[in-house]
Amino acid sequence: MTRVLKIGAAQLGPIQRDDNRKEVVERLIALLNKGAVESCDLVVFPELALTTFFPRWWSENIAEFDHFFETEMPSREVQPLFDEAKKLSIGFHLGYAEMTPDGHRYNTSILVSKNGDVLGKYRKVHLPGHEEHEPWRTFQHLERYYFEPGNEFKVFGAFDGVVGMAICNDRRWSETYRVLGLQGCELALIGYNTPVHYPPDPSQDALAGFHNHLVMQSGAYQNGMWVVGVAKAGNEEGCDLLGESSIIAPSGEIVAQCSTVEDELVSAVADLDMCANYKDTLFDFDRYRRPEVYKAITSQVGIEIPEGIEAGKQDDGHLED
Ligand code: CDT
Repeated sequence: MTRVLKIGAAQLGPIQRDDNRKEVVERLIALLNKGAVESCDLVVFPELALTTFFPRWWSENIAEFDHFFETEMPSREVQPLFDEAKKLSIGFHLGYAEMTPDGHRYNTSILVSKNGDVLGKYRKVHLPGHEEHEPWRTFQHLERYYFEPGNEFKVFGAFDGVVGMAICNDRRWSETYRVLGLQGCELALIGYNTPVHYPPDPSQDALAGFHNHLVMQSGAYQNGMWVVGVAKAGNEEGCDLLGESSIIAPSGEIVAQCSTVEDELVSAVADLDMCANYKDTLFDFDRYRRPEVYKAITSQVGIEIPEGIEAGKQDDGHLED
């Protein structure tokens, strides 16, 4: 059996605050059709692909932004996307803001099969930014106010492989890939909305593109998996969002990359069997991992410098065994 998939990374340009769902879904459908022209099996849309990135605004009344959330999936407005995908026999990944029937809010993504069934759902684990209004910022990043965190990284049997999902800031954490990798993940789908300007430390702005690829390429290589990272890009309500959506092989190499900050689809053939080249050799977890040495990773959250060590104050005595 060959396990070769044609994957489309469907980058979106900006979605402004007043753009309605119907217009946005039409854009998604247009990208899906580009995917069909390129014979894609799977098209990957970004994080919060149906709305503007609304956590950039503070509202005292959280419910004021409830219209940015989906209370069902597919909703009436999103149903045409499901219908078109089924007609074209293309699976897809979609990020959106989810409101549960009992009023919980999540930053969510779903994986949909070629016949329109929702195969899996993921709720963002690592919520970046802040909980409270910080007026000194030129724009807010209030994901920790508008969303609750999800509590697990799961994989799903889909597209003849083992598929996982993560969302935006998750991609910066090596734990994300490793927890997926430990479940045999062969393809990680990651949508993002990444402002190029980082108010707490603007020295990172010039490195936004470098860091984006650095983390995803390392995650792919160190776990022997394909990674598809897809942006909502461009100038959204005055805030520049990074593009550079890419498809990354288990070797860590970028095999396709968007060149604009607009709606754009790039595609690549992904051989899922290539994962074994890395999973069975250099990153043979069974053979080489040493979990007994890694206990701090799950027992600790923050840094704990061992007693007797003070940064900048070591004496350079010789090391004893
Ligand atoms: N959407 C999202 O998670 N964006 C973050 C911005 C970090 S700055 C608060 C990211 O990691 O790209």
